[in-house]
Amino acid sequence: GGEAILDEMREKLSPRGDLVSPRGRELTKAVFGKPLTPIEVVETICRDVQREGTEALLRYTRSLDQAELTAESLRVPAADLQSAHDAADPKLIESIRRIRDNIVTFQTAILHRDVTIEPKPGVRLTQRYVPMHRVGICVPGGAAAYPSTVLMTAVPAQVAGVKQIAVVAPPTPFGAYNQDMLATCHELGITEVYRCGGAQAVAAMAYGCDALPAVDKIVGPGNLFVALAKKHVFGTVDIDSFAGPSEVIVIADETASPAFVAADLLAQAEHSPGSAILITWDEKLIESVQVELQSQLEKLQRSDLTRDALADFGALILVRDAEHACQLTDSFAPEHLHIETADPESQIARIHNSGAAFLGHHTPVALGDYAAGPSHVLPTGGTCRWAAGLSANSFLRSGSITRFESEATAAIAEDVIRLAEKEGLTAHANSVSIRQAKPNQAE
Ligand code: HSO
Ligand code: ZN
Repeated sequence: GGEAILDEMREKLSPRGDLVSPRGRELTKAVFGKPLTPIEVVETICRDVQREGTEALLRYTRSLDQAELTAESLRVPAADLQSAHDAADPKLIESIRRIRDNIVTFQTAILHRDVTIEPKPGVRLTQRYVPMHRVGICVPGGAAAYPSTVLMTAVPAQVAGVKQIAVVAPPTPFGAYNQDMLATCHELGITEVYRCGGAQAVAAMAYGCDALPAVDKIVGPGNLFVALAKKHVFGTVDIDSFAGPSEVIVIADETASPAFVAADLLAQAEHSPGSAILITWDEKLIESVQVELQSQLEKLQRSDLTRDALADFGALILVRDAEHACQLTDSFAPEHLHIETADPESQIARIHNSGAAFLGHHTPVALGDYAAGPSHVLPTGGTCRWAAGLSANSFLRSGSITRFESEATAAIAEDVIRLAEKEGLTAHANSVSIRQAKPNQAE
């Protein structure tokens, strides 16, 4: 049944840092002198970067990314950002501006605002939100270039009021040498871009080194090593999430277009690894989607990668009815949920667990990936049960502010003193009772 298929899928999608693959065995032997698991690799790199700073960062960038860089050339020169922007397709710059506006509009609307209440006379309580000072953004650079990730991470940070943003991208053609990514950074006013990636870049941002000052929070997607490194440095800095492969569940009924549904599944599989699951109660749809998948696959630029991802992480699941579809989806807790049915509103009301939901026949996930306004950095692997997607609020921290006038302190004193005495903390009790004895001591 559907439950078993989805359980197996969750298992397959969960990142494993404790296994040495045959390729990993070879690579780690060459760099570290012995075969290491990804977790061991990350612990070694983080420890070395913490101890040796820039030197270790450059050494790992050389041995793992085959890039000869210096403390100077690690950072992309301002002139390179400018020239990437100058050379960019003007239409791309226009798109970036419009998309930025969409993100700013949404993220500003949802931004937490300070709350102050006066629950009793002489009592004022405030929850205040303050932006983080400096954040680091990981931009991937392995399988594809992601200027969209710069938009979907940096713009929410800017809306929150973050003043310093450092971007790291691996020294690859799809990473720190990608002209579209650099042009996007320049358009957004980002001046700090570093040519490094992997665990070494995460460690440098967390612990700080001469060439790359420490940040308060690290966000953005990456491969297994980036994810494990973020987990490792959490506590020294904040992180957004521990991210695995991208996923979508599409719920569709007889009103859906098989061509649209197939296109939506392929868009997710294209991330490769990406998981694409169709859940429907319409048997005919499964057949027609299969036909569409075949014919659309052939025409894709990344058709081989996409076909592999579909074979490994794709599923077409037939269920009894809409209720069953909602139940399965809620327990799988997908990163993306796309509901292509006659009444998507009634289904989304039933499903609480999804990182980002897209409703209707004309709302492909790609709208959210690139342009709608909510960030595309989302909780994967079922973590949306307890985690939220990235937003401007991810870059704020709250703090409370309390103020009592003397009559209000007198009114609450008895309760405080009683609890403090129960805990045996008489200094606590005294700090209140002393004010009862001498109410006019300080003005
Ligand atoms: N679907 C990805 C984001 C993305 N798609 C970037 C295309 N470019 C994770 O939400
Ligand atoms: Zn995508």
